[in-house]
Amino acid sequence: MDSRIEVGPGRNGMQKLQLIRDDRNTAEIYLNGAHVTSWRSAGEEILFLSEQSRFADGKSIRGGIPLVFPQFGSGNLPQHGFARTSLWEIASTRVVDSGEVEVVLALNDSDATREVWNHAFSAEFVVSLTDRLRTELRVTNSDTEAFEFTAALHTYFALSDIGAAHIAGLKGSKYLDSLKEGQKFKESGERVIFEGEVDRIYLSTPDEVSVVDEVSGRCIRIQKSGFPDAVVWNPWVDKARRMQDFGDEEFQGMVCVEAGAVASPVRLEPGRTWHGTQTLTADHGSANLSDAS
Ligand code: TA6
Repeated sequence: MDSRIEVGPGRNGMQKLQLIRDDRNTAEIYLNGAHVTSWRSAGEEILFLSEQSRFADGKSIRGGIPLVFPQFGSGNLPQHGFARTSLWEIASTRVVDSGEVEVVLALNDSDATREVWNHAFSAEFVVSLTDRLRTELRVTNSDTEAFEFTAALHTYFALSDIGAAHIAGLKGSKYLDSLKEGQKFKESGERVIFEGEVDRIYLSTPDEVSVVDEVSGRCIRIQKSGFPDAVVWNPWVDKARRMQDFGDEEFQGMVCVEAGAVASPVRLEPGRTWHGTQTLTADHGSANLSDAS
């Protein structure tokens, strides 16, 4: 099968790009939010997408990789900023014979963005599919004054069972616990496991962490640069029930690990460009489950 990119209507007629490397390695991106909603690696769907997700213009999609910019969390802007609810444009596409399929999406400031965030900027989101999924957010300050922002790739990973899964690579990292008024703790475990709601901002973590599905043995390696922090979240029972676009039991089949510049804002001088990159690699069934690492 030839590698290619297809553009056309997706859910509810919303414009969607399909990146097809071959029939077992594909990705899907909606122009609404430059939102990656699917990544299939060796025929397996790696990302979680809620069955109750709204696919409506100007609404965030629950699952996949929500693009958080220029604000992580709550604040002066809508929760997680306007990037994930804005309509992005296709800046360029590229298909390389070696089997790389890439698209660059673009978002610039507008009357609507300046109304809530009065800065001139241009953002690009690069999605590159090989046997990995590489995503890169680029932000350029096209204003005359410096500005600050926080950002994250709010990635939802599909799991067989949250009760038989863990995050590896965070031992020794400090974190802010959003469920305990942002108090700071130090991660002492080789593995972060889930026995209730978890909502933590791990600070200046190693640039590689892994999501391990102990049922399937699948291990997803997250390699990040430009994003010092990693947010780890599972809503668990009560919060899942409160979320309108999320099934009551869906918390059992997902975890968010979010490469982010969250704890400290990025300060960007006029004319400068910031880059944040996340590369996902799926090792199917290779996780050494006995290994404590
Ligand atoms: O993942 C961290 C977090 O800030 C959680 O506190 C939770 O609110 C989650 O993001 C989802 O936010 P959303 O606005 O997409 O419902």
